[in-house]
Parts: sequence; structure tokens; C-alpha cells
Amino acid sequence: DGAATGSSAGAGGGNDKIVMGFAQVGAESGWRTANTKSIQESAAQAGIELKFSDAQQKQENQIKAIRSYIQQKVDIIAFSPVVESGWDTVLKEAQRAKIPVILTDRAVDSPDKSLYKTFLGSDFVEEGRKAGQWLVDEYKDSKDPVNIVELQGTTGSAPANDRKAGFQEVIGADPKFKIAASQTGDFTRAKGKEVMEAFLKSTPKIDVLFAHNDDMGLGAIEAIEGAGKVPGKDIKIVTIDAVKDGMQALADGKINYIVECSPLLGPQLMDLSKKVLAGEQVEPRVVTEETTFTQEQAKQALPERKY
Ligand code: GZL
Repeated sequence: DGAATGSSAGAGGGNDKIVMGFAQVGAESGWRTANTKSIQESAAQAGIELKFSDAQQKQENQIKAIRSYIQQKVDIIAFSPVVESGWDTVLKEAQRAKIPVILTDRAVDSPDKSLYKTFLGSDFVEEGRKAGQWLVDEYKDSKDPVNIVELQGTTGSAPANDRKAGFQEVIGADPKFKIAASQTGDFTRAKGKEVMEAFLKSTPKIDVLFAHNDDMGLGAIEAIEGAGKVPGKDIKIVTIDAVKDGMQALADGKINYIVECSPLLGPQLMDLSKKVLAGEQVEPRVVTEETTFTQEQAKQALPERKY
């Protein structure tokens, strides 16, 4: 009946086992490590053969990986675009090869929505809004200016663009909130520490750090302590992810609030892939469930935290 697409023509060959090509961003953060683990474990559990590549956060490496999956005639391609732009050409190549594509974690800015079957991942604007709302609540009784420094994620990435926008949307309503400095820390601990050291030298009074992920926040904590200040007290810190190391710092009082961004996308990705290859319709956008954590909630959640 021609309903099934991909798997019969794919690299699965005679044993009709689905073959997935996954082009991962890199291994830049605790979140990414947990995300990779979720994808690898879920593929094994779903009986899907996984071809996996790590692009070391370089777009050209992800594009190379996608092209190699097309050459290998995999049944389906999934990836987390390191940046939002520059994907149309390679996605059109996949489309011409009749290999369906699923976006996970991060989005692309291609206007042509036919280039991928669905986008499974968090609402990063909402994550930024939640971080901003915590700040508004934390300083609701204060009239004095609140000086904020911001460690942005990878330049050009959907999480960096959207978290910044959501945060600004909420704090922008009150002129007492001032972003005194804002720079990318590339989602890594090392860069987060380096940029925070520069902020501490260049910005006379820092009340709050907003870091787009826990890892940059953890690097900043090292810089703050190195400058003889107390993280979580002298400088309040709000981050996004809620990976184990971030939750531990939250429980220890070095971070004040964390907005969760779940990396556990593997099970849904495998489920969506099977539906796509069976010719079923899937939702064009699947938003992941996630919450927020205070210091008290982190202490409760830590023992059974999976990542
Ligand atoms: C968000 C993901 C981001 C994490 C970072 O879904 O793309 O990339 O917030 C990771 O920790 O490096």
C-alpha cells in the first residue's frame, strides 16, 4: 500500500531493523552528556540501530555527518542543530533522498517546514521567562537598581536566542533591572569562568548572574569565589538545565534558582521515528515537560535525580 516509507529502502536492508543517523552537537555540557545517554539507551531499547556522531559544536561537522547518513541510505535522520541558520541545503538533500528528518532539542530558522517531520524539544523562550519571573519576584520589594550580568549560550543557537528573549521580556517591564554586561560563554564551564572573571573586573557592582545553562553558572561560581565573593549571597545566580552538578550547587546555596530543561528526549524521539516510518502523521511540534527548582526543592529532588 506504499504507506511505509524509508525503512524498506533504507540501510536496514533485509532485516527491516530501523537505522537512525543522529548528528549530535558535541559534549560541551552535563546536559549534552545526559542527552546523548538518553538517545543511545533509548535506541537500544527500541531495537533501532543508531549511527552517532559528535560535531564538537561545529556546524560544518554536523552537515558532514548528515551527508554521510544520506550516502549510507539510513532510514531516518535526527539532529540537534548547533545554530539556527544554514540548514536548508543539506535538509533539501535529505528530502530529495526521501529520508525523513526529526529535529531534537534545538530548532532551525528555515521557513520551509516541510524539511523536517517534527521538532521535539523545550520552549526556550518560556525557560527565559521563568528565570526572569524569579528575579522579578525576588526583588519585588526593592526600589534600587538591580545590576545583572548574563552568560549567553552558544552564539546563534536557539536556546541562547530564545532564553535571552524570554528573560528580557519579563525583566524589561521594570527599569530597575539593568543588564550591565552580556556575553557568550558557549555553554561550557571553562568559558563561563573566563567571561565571569572579565565581568568581575569590568562591572563595578554585580547583584545577579543569569547563566543560560548550569555549566556556565558553575564556572562563574569558581570565578566569584576566586574574587573573594560568596556565590548565592553577594551575587545571586539563576541558571537553566537542572543537571546534577547544578542541583548540588543549588542545594548548597551557591545557586539561587534553576529552571529545568530536560535532556531526556530519547524515548519520545524513538517513538516519533517509528510513527514517521510507519507513515503515521506526527505533531509538527512536541514540547518537553519541565519544571523549576528552589534550593529547598533541589535538596528533595537530588537523591533520585537521573542526570
Ligand atoms: C538546551 C540545550 C543546551 C543546554 C546546554 O536544550 O540545547 O545545550 O541548555 C547544552 O547545557 O549545552
